[in-house]
Amino acid sequence: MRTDTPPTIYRQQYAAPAYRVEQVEMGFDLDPEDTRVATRSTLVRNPDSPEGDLVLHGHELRLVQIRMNGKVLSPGQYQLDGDTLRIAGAPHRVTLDIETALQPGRNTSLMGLYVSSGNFFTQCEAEGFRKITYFPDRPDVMAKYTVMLRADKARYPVLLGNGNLVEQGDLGDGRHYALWEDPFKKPSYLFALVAGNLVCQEEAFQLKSGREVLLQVWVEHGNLDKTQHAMDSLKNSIRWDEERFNLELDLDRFMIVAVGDFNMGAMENKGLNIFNTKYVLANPRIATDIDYANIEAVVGHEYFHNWTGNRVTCRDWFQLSLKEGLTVFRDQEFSADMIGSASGRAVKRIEDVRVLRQTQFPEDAGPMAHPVRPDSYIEINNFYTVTVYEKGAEVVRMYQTLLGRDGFNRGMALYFQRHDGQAVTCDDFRSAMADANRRDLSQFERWYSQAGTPHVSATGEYDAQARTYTLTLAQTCKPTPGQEQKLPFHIPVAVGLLDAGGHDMPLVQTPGAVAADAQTTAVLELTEAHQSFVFHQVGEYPVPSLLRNFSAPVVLSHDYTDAELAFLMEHDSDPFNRWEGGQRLATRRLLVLVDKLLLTDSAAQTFDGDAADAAAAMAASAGAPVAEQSALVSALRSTLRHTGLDPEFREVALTLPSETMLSEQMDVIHPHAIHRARQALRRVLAEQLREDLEAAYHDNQTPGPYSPDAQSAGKRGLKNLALSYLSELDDERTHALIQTQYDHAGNMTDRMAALTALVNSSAPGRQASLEHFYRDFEHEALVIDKWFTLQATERSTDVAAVRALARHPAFTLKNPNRVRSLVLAFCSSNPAQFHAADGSGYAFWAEHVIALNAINPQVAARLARALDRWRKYAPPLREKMRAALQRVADTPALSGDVLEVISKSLAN
Ligand code: B3K
Ligand code: ZN
Repeated sequence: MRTDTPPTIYRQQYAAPAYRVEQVEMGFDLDPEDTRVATRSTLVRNPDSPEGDLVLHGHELRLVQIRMNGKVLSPGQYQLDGDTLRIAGAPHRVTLDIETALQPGRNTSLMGLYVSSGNFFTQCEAEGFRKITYFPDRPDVMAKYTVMLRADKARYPVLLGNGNLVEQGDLGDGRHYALWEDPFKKPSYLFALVAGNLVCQEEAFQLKSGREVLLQVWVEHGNLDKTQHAMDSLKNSIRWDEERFNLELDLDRFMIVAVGDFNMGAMENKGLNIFNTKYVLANPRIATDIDYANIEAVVGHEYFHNWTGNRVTCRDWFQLSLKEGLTVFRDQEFSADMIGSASGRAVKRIEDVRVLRQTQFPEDAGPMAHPVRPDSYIEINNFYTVTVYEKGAEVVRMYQTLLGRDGFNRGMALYFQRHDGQAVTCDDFRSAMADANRRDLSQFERWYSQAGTPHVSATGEYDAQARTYTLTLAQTCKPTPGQEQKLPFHIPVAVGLLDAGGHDMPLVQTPGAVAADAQTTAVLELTEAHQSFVFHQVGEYPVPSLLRNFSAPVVLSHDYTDAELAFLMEHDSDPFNRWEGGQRLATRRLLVLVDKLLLTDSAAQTFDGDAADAAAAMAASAGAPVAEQSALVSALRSTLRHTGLDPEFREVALTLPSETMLSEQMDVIHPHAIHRARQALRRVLAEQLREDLEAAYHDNQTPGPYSPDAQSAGKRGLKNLALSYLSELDDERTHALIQTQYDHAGNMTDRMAALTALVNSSAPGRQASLEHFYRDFEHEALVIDKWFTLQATERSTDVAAVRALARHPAFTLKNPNRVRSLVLAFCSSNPAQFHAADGSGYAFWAEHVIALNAINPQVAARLARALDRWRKYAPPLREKMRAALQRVADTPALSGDVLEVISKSLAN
């Protein structure tokens, strides 16, 4: 905590370290109240930086002693200024012995060394190592580590570190030790230790090369029945990286450890990945299909970091996307390959794009907008963002789209050949891609340096005489904080042309564009602000299928007619654009409904949460709503009936754009009108499609033992979507259907879907089922999180109800999962209630940001971002949001984390 304004760090100010570290030896005497850490580092002056003091970082540490080349340094021989310890005039070669004292039992920030459920864990990325000892805590200082752990044997029988276990034994006084050695050089942010009373599932696994490795998944007692899926996911990840990128596990032992108190998803520490329990523990009783898929993705993600992040790391934190964007891309491809089927892959792509549009596009348009490679930050933890991760992954995907899969693999191979063991930049990655393919990718650099989502507008002109179709693409990008003017991006736009029968036309187009997919999809390279592409031998007026498979992270507009959208929805060979056609159509209808609702004066200002009211309001102001929706209804009906389409595809096609998606389409956000319009349309669909929904419900049952495979999950997904629509009818027949599913559910996916439907209805069993669910899962923290989230996001949960939940004995601000499950879920996923007209939602938000700031600044800063888009809201709400932001800003002792978010929000 600080009261002064923390400094801004700039990318351009990067300077190489004055000293490199060759070797680190650490000894830990672990105790929750008084842990002692003795660190011996061997440092050598960096020849690239002959001037400069020896600089170490430390944060909230008690320095017991520091010795340089054997001699104790007195406070006059070094300068301690805030987090920086500086030794001037140090010799060329230095051995530093530093002893620090910590109180991990009191560490609620969950950075550095901390205690969770009585066990010790660490989290060092980005700058947590400096909470353990004084050290040049920056990613371009890579060293080899040997670590001795000592602790009470009865309380902490398991002692884990990075790399290989060299030795272990008793110390004779009830304590024991373990000595770990990591054979690879690593930056300090990859350091980890775990000590506690844990158990593991383990397995010997043979690599493609024949070498055998030991795989372990460590959990608390009582959880060994929930580790199989994580273990399977780990084995699949290892195989996949061997096959797709020829990258082998470089250690003899690879460990995953689950911890219940964790700031994010998981952490890729070398050989000792530490995971939020949410991304490890699964069995059919406690985990949903989505949990299973997330676990596979996160296990893959952390494993893939072993090469993209650990072997080749970042020179400085501005380069974070070098490892994160690339590794997200790799985990997305891994998950897609694990699904296999074409439609399953498309659904995975759709889900990833949905996340991007729903979270990253708003970030790119808001006060925290920053380039994939940011130029400055106050607190680096605030930059583990969807821009760095998800947009970063899209940027990596564009290389593959431009260079082809083989070209991309060549670039990857050259990247590792050049940089293994180094700390490098995003430019180094781009150069490897360019050089391996002899391509000029200099303009592509703008994807790293310019923030904001480019808008591409497309216009087509057909010349029947010349048999040409000219597609003109124009790109623009709005200003973002600190970047008024944008230069044109290098945008791959994948395009196909459909004939009147809905078939792909063979493409003959201007030279310069790459043709892919058997000549029916062309990847046009848009590099100018305005550019035309001519397709030849086009026999009839085509319907263009634009930005196939979402080939670039842009907003694409084209003045499609409703009929053309329905046509694409039915015929496009590109499944992504089939889905997109339906989404565009639904968005149009919904925005018209919102406008109509806004015309009825009550809708804009009050909210009473009743979709029937909204339907009535629409009827009063705009004639019969049902008739207006008939084109959409019949398009959705034929999708639902189209059994040739896989269930998972039908599910995403029938899901309406979310309220957040719709908000982003509007110049001024009216959250209540949006909510009511969407609810009204859901109800119209439920009424109109009732029989088809019931049929889909019955046709997609998955009897027999639970399996999380994509096909079964797809069926459950469609079945439960049908249930969710039917629940809008809120009649006895559907109440009975839902209650039966709840009572007989054989897995958490079905149970949760039924409970959600019940809670959102007026079914008599609603309250009893909620209570029954709680009792059933009282001792499963991850399920209780779901129970909180379900209520936090339920449409009748108002601010008073969420406050009551926050007083529930199972609620605590100390556990990040619990905070996210209730407070963050309410503030970011229940817009109609959060934006209560009286501003009470914002007061709830401010209180929690302030309370969390004192406990865990990272979690507080994440919550602080829920008001990012305040300027876009209708004036009465906007003013109340600003006041709430100001209230937080005026709070004394704000952490740098929260201060950065709040001050940028107020300034931009
Ligand atoms: N690299 C970590 C994230 C660390 C976040 C620090 N605030 C997890 C991941 O992306 O794999
Ligand atoms: Zn990552």
